[in-house]
Amino acid sequence: QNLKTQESSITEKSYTRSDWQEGYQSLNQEFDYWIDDIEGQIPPELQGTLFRNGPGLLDINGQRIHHPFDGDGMISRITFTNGRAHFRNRFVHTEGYLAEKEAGKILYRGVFGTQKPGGWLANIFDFKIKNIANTNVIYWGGKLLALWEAAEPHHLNPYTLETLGREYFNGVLSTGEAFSAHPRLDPSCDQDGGAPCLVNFSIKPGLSTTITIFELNPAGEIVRKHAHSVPGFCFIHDFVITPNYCIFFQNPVIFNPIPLALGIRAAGECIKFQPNQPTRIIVIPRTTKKEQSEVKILETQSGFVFHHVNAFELGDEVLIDSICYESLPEVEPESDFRKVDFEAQSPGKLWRFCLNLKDGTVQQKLIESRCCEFPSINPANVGRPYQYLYIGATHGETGNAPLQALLKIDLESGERQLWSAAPRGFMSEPIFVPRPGSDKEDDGWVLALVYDAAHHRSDVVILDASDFHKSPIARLHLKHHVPYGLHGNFTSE
Ligand code: 3ON
Ligand code: FE
Repeated sequence: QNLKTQESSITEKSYTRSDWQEGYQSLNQEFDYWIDDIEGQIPPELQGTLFRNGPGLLDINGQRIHHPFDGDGMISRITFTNGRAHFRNRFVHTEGYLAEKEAGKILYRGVFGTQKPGGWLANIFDFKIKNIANTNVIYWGGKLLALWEAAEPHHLNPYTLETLGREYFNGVLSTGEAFSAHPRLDPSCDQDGGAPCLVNFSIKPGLSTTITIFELNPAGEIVRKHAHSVPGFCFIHDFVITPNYCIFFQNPVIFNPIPLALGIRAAGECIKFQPNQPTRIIVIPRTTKKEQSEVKILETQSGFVFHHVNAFELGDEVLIDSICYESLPEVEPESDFRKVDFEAQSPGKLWRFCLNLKDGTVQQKLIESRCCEFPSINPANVGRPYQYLYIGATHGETGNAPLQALLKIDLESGERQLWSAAPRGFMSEPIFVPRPGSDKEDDGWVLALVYDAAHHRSDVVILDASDFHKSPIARLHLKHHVPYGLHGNFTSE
C-alpha cells in the first residue's frame, strides 16, 4: 500500500486542478458558532485562540480580482476552551472594502494585477493604494492587528472581530506608513532586560530603499524605531531576527514603473527577476547605539525568498533558514491564477545560509528539496538555535504542486515526518502551539486549516507535534470553506 502510494505520486498527480480551484471561491458569509462536528477530541490543555487572515473575497460582486494576494482581508478566529471550539469570521472593514461593497464593483487597482474595469484608460495615472489588510493577524499589547505590508495596520476587537480603525501606535506611525505583515516575537529581548518584544519593519521603495525597524514592548508601544537607506529597489516580504540583528534578503529584482503609470500593469507586475544578479543579505543591528549600528551587506547567489523560518547566532556566524525559489513567480496581466501550471513554476525549497560577519562570506546548503512553504517553529526558539520546524509541503517528493501535506523536520537528526491530506485535502500555514508548562521543543500541537474538496468545507486539523505519523488528534469540520489564507497566530491569552 505504502509503496503504491509512493509510486503513484511520481507517475500521477496527487490532486485535481478542479478540486484545488474550489478553495478559491469567495466566502461572502460571516459565521459565529460552536463547532460540533468533530472527529477525535480537542485536548483540554489546548486553550486560546487561533487567528487567521487571508483573502476572503476573490471577486467584487462577480468581478474577479486578478490574484488572491489582492483579495480583501477576512479574519477567522477559532477559540479553544475546555475541550470545545468556537468559530467566527469577519471581514476587515477597510476603507476600500466598504467603498467597493457599496459600489458593487472594483474601484481600486491591486498590487498583484487587479485593474479597474475599462482597460488602461480607466487605470492610467491611478497610484491610489487599497490597504486590504489581508496578510497576517497578530494579538500584541492588548490589540488585535490585521496586517498588510504596504500600509498601516487595522485595529480589531479580538472577540467580535469588529474593525476599530487604523492603528498608528500613539502617532509613531504616520498616515499610510507601512508596517510589514511579518513581525517576529523576540521571547527575551536583551535591550529590555529579558522582556518579550515584537520586532517589525517597513519598506519604503524607490531608487534606494528605506528599511525602518520597529520594536514594540509588551504594552504595544513602539520603544525603538530606526531607519536605514540601502541602495536599489527592494521587494522584501519577510525578515528574521536574532538577539542582535535584523536580517533581510534583497532579492535581485528591478522595478519598471512605466506600465504602472500608463495603466497597463499593476505594481507587482512591473517587478522583474534578475537571474544573473546576486541576492544581497542586509544585516542591520537592533541596537540604537550609534557606534554599534553599522549595516553590513553580504552577497550570495541569485534566488527569490518570500519567507524565512528562523535565524540564530553562533559566534561570528549567523545561520538563516529560508524558503528559496529559483526565480520570482511573475504575475502576468493576461493570465488566470486559477489556471496556473504548477509544474512550470519553480518549487520553494528549504536552504540554510551561513553568514560569516567577520569576513563577509556566505555559505549555503540545501536542507529540503521537497516543495514547501509556510514554516512554523516553537515561539520560544525565535532568533535562537532550534531543532524542529513544521512546514506546508507537497504530497509528492519532487516537482511543484499545491500544498497538501505537513512536514516536520528535525534539523539535528535529519528525520522527516510527513502527514498528508491528499488527494482531496489542501493545506494552509501550520501553527505550532506549545503545551503549557512544557519546555520540550516539540511538545505541543500543530494547528492547520485544511480545505476538503470532497465536502467543499475546511477542517481545523490538530496534530501531535511530537509525532506526525500518528493520525490527527482531532479534525474539526467547519460548516463552510475558508478560502486559502496567508498567515495567522495563536494566542493563549
Ligand atoms: O516592494 C515594494 C514595496 C512593497 C511593500 C513594492 C511593492 C508594491 C511590491 C510592495 C508591496 C508588496 C505587497 C503588498 C505584498 C503582499 C504580499 C502578499 C499579500 C502575500 C505574499 C505571499 C507569499 C507567498 C509565498 C505565498 C504562498 C502561497 C501559497 C503557497 C499558497 O497556497
Ligand atoms: Fe508571508
